Amino acid sequence: MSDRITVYGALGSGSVPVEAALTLLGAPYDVVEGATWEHDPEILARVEKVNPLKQIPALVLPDGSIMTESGAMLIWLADSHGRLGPGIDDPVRAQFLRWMVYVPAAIYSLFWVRDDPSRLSPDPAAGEVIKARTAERILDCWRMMDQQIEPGRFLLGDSLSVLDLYVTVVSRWGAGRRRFREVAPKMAPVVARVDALPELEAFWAARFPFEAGWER
Ligand SMILES: N[C@@H](CCC(=O)N[C@@H](CS)C(=O)NCC(=O)O)C(=O)O
Repeated sequence: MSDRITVYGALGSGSVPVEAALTLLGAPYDVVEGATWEHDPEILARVEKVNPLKQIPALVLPDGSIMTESGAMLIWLADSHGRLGPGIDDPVRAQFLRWMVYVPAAIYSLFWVRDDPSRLSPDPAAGEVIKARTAERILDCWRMMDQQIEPGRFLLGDSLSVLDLYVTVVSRWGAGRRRFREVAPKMAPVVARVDALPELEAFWAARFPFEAGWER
């Protein structure tokens, strides 16, 4: 049996923190491109085979089983490698789990409607309102997280964890990193540090490049 993981993912998407974790862990993986939001029937059919919600990331694990949910993937990768996250008895474990669930529950889930507001209303004017209000809600969620976290070099202290990878990627979506910096002044230097990690330089260039205007 191969020990490789197959990642259904796409540039700049929710698969990127998972791919970053696999890269740092040195775990072998292959990417199947699956930019679901492009509405390409071939891509959608491909992704639907592994995730009936037609969402990425989705993993096919070495035993053939399927895993969805980016937060769960990141926690599982950290736990199964004993790296990139606090162990079960670590005093910061509770906060780790708290924020690893908060990011997808409070923030990432809003992108289901932001990516296509007609999912909630066919009225284009209502769509604009939905976009603006969800952008504000996302910024509020980052602000509330920032007020309740005491980062060191990284979000949970001085060790890099999958939470850092998660927040670094998700904070580039929506209103973008410039607004994130304003509402999350304690987390901002941490994500800048993760952007600049030498061990991820080639990875970011390939999977979420810092192109002109990337901070918006
Ligand atoms: N709860 C899922 C959300 C995944 C998700 O929303 N993925 C986006 C791409 S970043 C997607 O595939 N969207 C297409 C859609 O929802 O139709 C997770 O955390 O992995």
